[in-house]
Amino acid sequence: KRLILATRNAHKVRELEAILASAGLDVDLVGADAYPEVPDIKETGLTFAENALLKARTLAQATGVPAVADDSGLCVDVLGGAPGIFSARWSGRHGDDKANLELLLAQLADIDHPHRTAHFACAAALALPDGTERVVEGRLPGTLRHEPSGTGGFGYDPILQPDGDTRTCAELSPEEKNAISHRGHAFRALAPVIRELLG
Ligand code: ITT
Ligand code: NA
Repeated sequence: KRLILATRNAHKVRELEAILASAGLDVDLVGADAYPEVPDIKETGLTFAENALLKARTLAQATGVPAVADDSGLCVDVLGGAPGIFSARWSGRHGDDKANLELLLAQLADIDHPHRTAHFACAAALALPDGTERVVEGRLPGTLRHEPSGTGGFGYDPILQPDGDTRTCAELSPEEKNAISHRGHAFRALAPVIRELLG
């Protein structure tokens, strides 16, 4: 059974492959890059769930193959949930993790503990070519450091310290991050749904 990972973010692909494999899914995962004819998808949704469904639906409809998508981001309490769905382009440059992180740190420079609370959020969506759709969400709560630390992961990982840990997400091993992450929680919840709907 084939399943397309409807993401062009290589970091997500790596994490999703590990998460879905550890959930025991017996599927043949294919990257979205295997379908270059599918146009880039405009993320016009107002929520992580809407955007994840949009990405999965577009791939499934265009290819006739079931697809899963991830829409995710960092929600900072003192910023009313921003960057949120704009996390990948907070600096104005889509996918420029360094610029996005530096701008956010500058915006929070004068904010001290205990006001630096935030969470990563992930919506995991499954879409079948017949129009069947499911979406589930996961979260990873923590606090934001004043300086980046660690070289693992991607995006805002070097500044988010998960609740209950003294390290940032970028200082965790991939297995440690997947065990507690927003993406791990969301896709482990979606795995049995994928198993059931793909038959
Ligand atoms: P696709 O839409 O192709 O999947 P994308 O990178 O554009 O790729 P999103 O729109 O979902 O994906 O944006 C996700 C952004 O949120 C990502 O660029 C990071 O800045 C941030 N993010 C998401 N998950 C993260 C994680 O596990 N660790 C750190 N930052 C994360
Ligand atoms: Na997005």
